[in-house]
Amino acid sequence: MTDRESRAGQAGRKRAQGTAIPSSAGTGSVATGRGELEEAVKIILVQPRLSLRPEPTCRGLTGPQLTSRGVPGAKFTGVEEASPEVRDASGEGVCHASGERGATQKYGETRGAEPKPILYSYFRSSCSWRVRIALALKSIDYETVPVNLVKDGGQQFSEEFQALNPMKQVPALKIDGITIGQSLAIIEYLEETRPTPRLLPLDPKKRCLVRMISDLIASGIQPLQNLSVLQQMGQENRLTWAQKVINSGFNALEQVLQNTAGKYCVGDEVSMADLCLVPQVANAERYKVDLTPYPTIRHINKSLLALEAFQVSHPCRQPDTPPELRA
Ligand SMILES: N[C@@H](CCC(=O)N[C@@H](CS)C(=O)NCC(=O)O)C(=O)O
Repeated sequence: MTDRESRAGQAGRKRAQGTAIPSSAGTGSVATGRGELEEAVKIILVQPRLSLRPEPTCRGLTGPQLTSRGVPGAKFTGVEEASPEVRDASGEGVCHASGERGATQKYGETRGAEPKPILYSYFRSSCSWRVRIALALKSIDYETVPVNLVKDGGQQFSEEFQALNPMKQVPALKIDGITIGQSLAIIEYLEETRPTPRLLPLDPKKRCLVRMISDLIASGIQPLQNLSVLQQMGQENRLTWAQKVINSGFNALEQVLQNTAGKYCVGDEVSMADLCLVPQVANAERYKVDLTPYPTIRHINKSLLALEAFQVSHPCRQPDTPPELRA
């Protein structure tokens, strides 16, 4: 990561669906505001001063394939970040930025017509996929701004993106005048502001189980096989390391799910836990983890992949999915 840090700022500007990370994304200042909530979240809330406008002339990124809703039905083996085998082949769609300056919005402020939410996402990112599923399930229309995690040394290290998410990770969602990092925080915000369909059960025990499973994956597995960690492992150890941590996590997850699952992770309703499960299984497949010892995980994954929201949000049909990985 450190060598990549040094390349921060090299990232090109990019667009999808006619939306760009502008050349100077606002002040980069962290929101300061009134009240406890603003104070509590000030680290993650950034108020860029730019309103992003559609730019229909982006090379390679125009046309109906750029809708944030894909076409259901295709199969995909699942990849995330820099695959051991599949090197990044995207990188089209880099355009000159032309963001328009506008007024800074403060957290909690409402403006007349709310702009479409903007998801900063990478097609291979499992954490981005979690959020894409939530947006699809809740029928929230949004625009995608791709952040290529490997191109240009990683566009997440660009100044523009760091102003949006100081963690230099995707996803980030710009919505309702705030920018939120951390996929689970995003999903919980969507749940609280757009509660239908419910992703957290009303029953406190079930709700707790959903959060427990979500955390097991989002804190206990994914961070250990994230791109930056794998880069530290060195090329020759990557696969073994990824398999080891995923197997270790899946052993626990399988045991948990045997007690909580119905059709899905917790009972028969799709929940936040399911949004974490499917992308993590895709990671496991990508790293050639033998899933035979995990029948419950496999069964739930299969049921979920049959649902439209999981299909349209799939890495194989995102605006930044390279042509050879599209399905
Ligand atoms: N806890 C964060 C994790 C985000 C994360 O790890 N994102 C990955 C992609 S799935 C990333 O941006 N990696 C960039 C890097 O490692 O440099 C979340 O849930 O959003």
